[in-house]
Amino acid sequence: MAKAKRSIPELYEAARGGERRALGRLLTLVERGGPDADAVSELAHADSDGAHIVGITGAPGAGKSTLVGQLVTDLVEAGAKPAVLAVDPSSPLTGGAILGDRIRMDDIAEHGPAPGTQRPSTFIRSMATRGHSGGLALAVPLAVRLFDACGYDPVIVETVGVGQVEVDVVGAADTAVVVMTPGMGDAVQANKAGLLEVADVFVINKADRPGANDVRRDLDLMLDLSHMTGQESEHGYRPPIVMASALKGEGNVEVWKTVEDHRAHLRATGQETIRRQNRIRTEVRARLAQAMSNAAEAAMDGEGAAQLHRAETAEISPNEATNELLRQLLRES
Ligand SMILES: Nc1nc2c(ncn2[C@@H]2O[C@H](COP(=O)(O)OP(=O)(O)O)[C@@H](O)[C@H]2O)c(=O)[nH]1
Ligand SMILES: [Mg+2]
Repeated sequence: MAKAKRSIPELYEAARGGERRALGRLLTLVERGGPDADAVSELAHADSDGAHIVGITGAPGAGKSTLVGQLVTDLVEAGAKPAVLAVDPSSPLTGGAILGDRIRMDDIAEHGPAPGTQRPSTFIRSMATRGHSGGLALAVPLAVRLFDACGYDPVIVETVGVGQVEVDVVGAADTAVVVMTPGMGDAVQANKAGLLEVADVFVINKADRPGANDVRRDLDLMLDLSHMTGQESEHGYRPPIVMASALKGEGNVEVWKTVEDHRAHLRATGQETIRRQNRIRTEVRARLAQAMSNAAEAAMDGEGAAQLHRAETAEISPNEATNELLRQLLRES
């Protein structure tokens, strides 16, 4: 007889007890969104425990995954239980590569390590958004909360690029790490993308390549400039720059030490609480925007269809129709 499908609370209990497959299933629900994702979030909310959330961003190919792999290895050796959420905004260009990654990572994630290869105390999961751009803003905080509730700490969120979504995702972390490399005008790109403002730690990776010191100098200059114009983050914190060569396993120890130092700084200045509050605010705003958008769609299809039709036939103006629909919406809520 086929095993009965487990309920969300059953899956959640199993995941908290260390069952990787159950956690994988819950993450899939979170990724899909909707009422099931909300149910998971409710459960996780009660048990989440303030894991250190570390965001890592940088251009594709900068070496983020290589670095994260090093960091995770170090963390596990030090007795920690880290989780990695690799965020892949779906892209038609890189879909194939992402899919390849995804299968490999999920394989590890849900079935546990192949003998002698992977460490069981870490969980790596890639998450795609299936095209809707709002998806990330909703799913990432839920996934992070779930990892936290299941005892993972730190939770490392790796993004693939340096667009607005990535800046938002990483900017919502406790510690935002921006990875750059020599020779691609990375410092200038990062500046344009608004990453200088959200970065807490800079890593110049591939320091084994020529030009690493040039990137460092460019970045230093830009940080000086933002300091002079008063854009530097409050409490006298200037994001440190760490040189690394992730492929050779050089610099990762210093990267993590710098990340820990940043957390200590957040705590010492009371900013950890402020960041957490901002994170909740951002999450609530994203959820509210989604709920309003859903309600608007439903209103145009349902109760408000008549008003919409009157606007379509030019009997009333779009403005009037909108106001009438809005009044209906607010009455209902
Ligand atoms: N030369 C050099 N190559 C590196 C270093 N770190 C990573 N790479 C290589 O850069 C490529 C992209 O690395 P990956 O970690 O997948 O980058 P991501 O796209 O930022 O996650 C891979 O071929 C890595 O082996 C490094 O420190 N030095
Ligand atoms: Mg990567």
